[in-house]
Amino acid sequence: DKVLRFVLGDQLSRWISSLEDARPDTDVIFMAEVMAEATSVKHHKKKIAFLFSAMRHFAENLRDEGFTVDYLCLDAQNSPGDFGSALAEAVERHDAARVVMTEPSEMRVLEAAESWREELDVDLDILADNRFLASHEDFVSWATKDDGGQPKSLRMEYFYREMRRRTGYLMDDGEPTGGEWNYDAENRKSLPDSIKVPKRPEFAPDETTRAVMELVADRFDGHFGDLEPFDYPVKAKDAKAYLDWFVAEALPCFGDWQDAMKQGEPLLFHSHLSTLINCGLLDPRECCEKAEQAYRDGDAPLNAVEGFIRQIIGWREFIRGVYWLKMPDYANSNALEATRPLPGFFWTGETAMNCLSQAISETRSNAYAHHIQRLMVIGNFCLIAGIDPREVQEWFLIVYSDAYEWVEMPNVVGMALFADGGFVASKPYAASGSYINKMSDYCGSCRFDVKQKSGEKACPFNYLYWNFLYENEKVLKKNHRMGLIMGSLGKMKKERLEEVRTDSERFFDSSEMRVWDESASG
Ligand code: FAD
Ligand code: DLZ
Ligand code: SF4
Repeated sequence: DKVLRFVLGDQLSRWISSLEDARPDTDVIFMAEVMAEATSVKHHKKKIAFLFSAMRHFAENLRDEGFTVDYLCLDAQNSPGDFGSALAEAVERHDAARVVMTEPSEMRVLEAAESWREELDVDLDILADNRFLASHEDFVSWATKDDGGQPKSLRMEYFYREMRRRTGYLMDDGEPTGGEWNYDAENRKSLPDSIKVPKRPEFAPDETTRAVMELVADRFDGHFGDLEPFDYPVKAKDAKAYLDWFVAEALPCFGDWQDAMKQGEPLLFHSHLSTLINCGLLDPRECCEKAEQAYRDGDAPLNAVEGFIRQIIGWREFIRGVYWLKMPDYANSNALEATRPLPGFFWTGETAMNCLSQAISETRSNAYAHHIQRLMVIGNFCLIAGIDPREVQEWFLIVYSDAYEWVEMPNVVGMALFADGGFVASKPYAASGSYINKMSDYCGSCRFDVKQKSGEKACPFNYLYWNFLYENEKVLKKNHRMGLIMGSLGKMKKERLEEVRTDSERFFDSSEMRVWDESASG
């Protein structure tokens, strides 16, 4: 029986379930670059170039193994526009008896796949995604487990401990290595001026990548973001080499300065592995195992290695669990009823607020910003300025090369915007300028003054923060973790509150909040 094995762009793992029992003598592997996918949102140019190049290299590796790979390039003649028609034509072309694929990572595509099942004349098997450490059933059973009448706390930290026990990562005789589950308290240091950031390996574009870059420049010119310079690893072997580099050179300092931000240093000690893990070039287990080995060998401290492993087996898996538990309603969450439109500077980086200008400009160049920039600069601004969660979600899905809806949505809706009313985060990650000033060197070169609380020169984060608490007082008063700060709001002098309101109104009416007019951009 000829089996057609359909592999999607974020399924580039040789060990994935759809390829586990693939046979070169009978089976055909099918992959497709399709316009509907590349324009489902107007993805960053670098994201499309990265993914198409990684897909083409993956296909090449399978051919080297002896497989027949039917690979549709976007620029091929008569290329079908979407997955469904591309797959139907491939089934016919190869006279396949059956189609096998791994479950798509996004609900939009899973629903489409279920409809192909009806439309195709042959069986379509959709297998579980074996690259995640927790299955859907594992997560649901954890989330709904009876805790003997205790109120159930769906906090990431408890899920993470269960994952540690299950994987055995950083466990010694059933106990967490070093005696604690979590060393986050050690991971909030401010950067010393003298810090030396290790230089990253750069992967020059090869012929395949150059061809894809030409295609992207030609077909997706109107999309956000810089295509060049391009230095992402696009082959599994380069991704592994990059992981080894990270573990040896950056991981030892990953913990200490995890929450720090520095002008002109987009990565600091972050791994930049999310893009490679999410599309399948790297196995999350291998990332954790190499990090743990570095600790066991005395090459990286426990706070760094525990922090890194927690991000992957804790946050990453938890976020995916929340997505599938809460979809499809989750997409429309707006617990704080935020309705302001996304300001145009999100597309240009042109704002007088230096922290936002830096984070957005880096995003435009690199299709990357690290977690604290995403959460405490960009996300925090959207939260306290009351930007519509649907618009924020779309922006995040477009601009980052690691963005797929399953991971982007709970991070935006739940973690950054508190739009799910407190499912992912136990309180809103709202902060005034003093937090940004403490964790970065952005404020020194800003037109606004982080020390001023009111008036035209004052840092907008300072008054928007209080305005946010005021506008959402009813909801936030119910949150016990907000008790202290809501008490301060209650005690605020009337004149001071009026100042906050006037400053915020002036800001909302100012050119900073002007929306992007695509028609005027050419
Ligand atoms: P590191 O700081 O080096 O962390 C190591 C790894 O841990 C990452 O590679 C990633 O795989 C994992 N990780 C860490 N935090 C998270 C998290 N909150 N959720 C899931 N995985 C995590 N991550 C995405 O992969 N795609 C997204 O679209 C995305 N959107 C985000 C939007 C917002 C508003 C916020 C606050 C966070 C978002 N994140 C997203 C999570 C996180 O910011 C990125 O995973 C991280 O910045 C990627 O950079 P890195 O590989 O250098 O991470
Ligand atoms: C992100 C993306 C893009 C831009 N293009 C393609 C494509 O042309 N072909 C493909 O197979 N995958 C692409 N992807 C990744 C998919 O969006 C991703 O695999 C699904 O959304 C997962 O549900
Ligand atoms: Fe950002 Fe305010 Fe600092 Fe300027 S002063 S960089 S706006 S936090």
